[in-house]
Amino acid sequence: MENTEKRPVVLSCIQPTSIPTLGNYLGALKNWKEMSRSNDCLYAVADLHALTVHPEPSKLRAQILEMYAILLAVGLDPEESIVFIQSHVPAHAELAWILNCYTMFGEASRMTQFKDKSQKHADNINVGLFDYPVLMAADILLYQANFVPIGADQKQHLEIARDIAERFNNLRGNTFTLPEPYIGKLGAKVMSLQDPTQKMSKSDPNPKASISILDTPDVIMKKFKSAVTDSEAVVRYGEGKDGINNLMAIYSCCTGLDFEKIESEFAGKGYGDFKVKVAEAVIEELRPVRENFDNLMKDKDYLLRTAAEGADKAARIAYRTLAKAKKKVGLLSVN
Ligand code: ATP
Ligand code: LTN
Repeated sequence: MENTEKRPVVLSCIQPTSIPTLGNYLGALKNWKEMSRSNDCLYAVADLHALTVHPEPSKLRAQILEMYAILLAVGLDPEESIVFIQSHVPAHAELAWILNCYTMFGEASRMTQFKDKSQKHADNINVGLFDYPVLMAADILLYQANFVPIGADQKQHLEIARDIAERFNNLRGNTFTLPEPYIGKLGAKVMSLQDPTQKMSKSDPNPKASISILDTPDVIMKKFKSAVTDSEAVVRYGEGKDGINNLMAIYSCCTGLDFEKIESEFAGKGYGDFKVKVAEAVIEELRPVRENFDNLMKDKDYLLRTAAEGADKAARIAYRTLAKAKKKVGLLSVN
């Protein structure tokens, strides 16, 4: 019998700014793959978002294709999910303009990522950086997404996307589905290995602070061995133990063990043993990703062809929503 039940729509994107970290992987990419089994999923490389930091053009071009390969390497199946590159579907930029007119200056000014990034890049506070959440709202609303898997740092952007959708729906009639964030419990915020009070970030200048998902096993082992911990020397989850809490969360995400089991596995053992075990679990988790990536990068034609097919499938959905939104705001259609 044909299954006519509609599955929830899931959408998420990642910027091609550099190779994802273990934080991006456990906070976002791993959930993307899990969700692709029981939902209708769309995943994109957010290349338009990356323009806000003025990347060097030839470097950006290479990074967009690399990020596309990474999405397939983590296990997203382009036959099962729609995997595409944002700028290949011009509807994103077009809807973003319409949504700009339904976004208040005040609400956009409150975004903490805008405030943080303006402080960090005081020499380049461009309008794109300010408008970033509106383009992100367009990404989500075009596909009528029900759920958006993201790390905890993106929660505020999801809230503004909902607010924009709600305002538009109230003023112009029901047009957009209100999206919900999906934030995994454990990997939501993987912390820096060198300063566990800060999130692990791919733009951290200290290479020891973050694990790249393409790091080789010996590099991963070295980075975990030099991870900052505390002086208690007891593997337990607790206050003032940010470093160990972070390692326990990483270990739990990779092995599926809960904190109680981890505490009993390492009872009476020192941090040295624990760090080696965490590193080994991460090495095994990331090994297939690195191997798949190396293979995929050998066939650029396949990657380009698959990205073009993904964009075609995405565009069919996106243009339906865009046409509806254009009509609702009063734009004149020629057909
Ligand atoms: P940057 O650090 O350069 O600002 P980023 O590492 O935050 O970038 P993004 O492309 O902005 O990378 O994020 C991709 C996805 O990874 C988002 O869903 C984001 O919430 C998630 N993410 C980023 N950092 C972490 C982290 N440390 N822990 C968990 N999830 C994370
Ligand atoms: N802003 C996000 C990337 C992003 C995104 C999206 C995530 C762009 N568009 C749509 C979810 C849905 C980031 O920096 N992580």
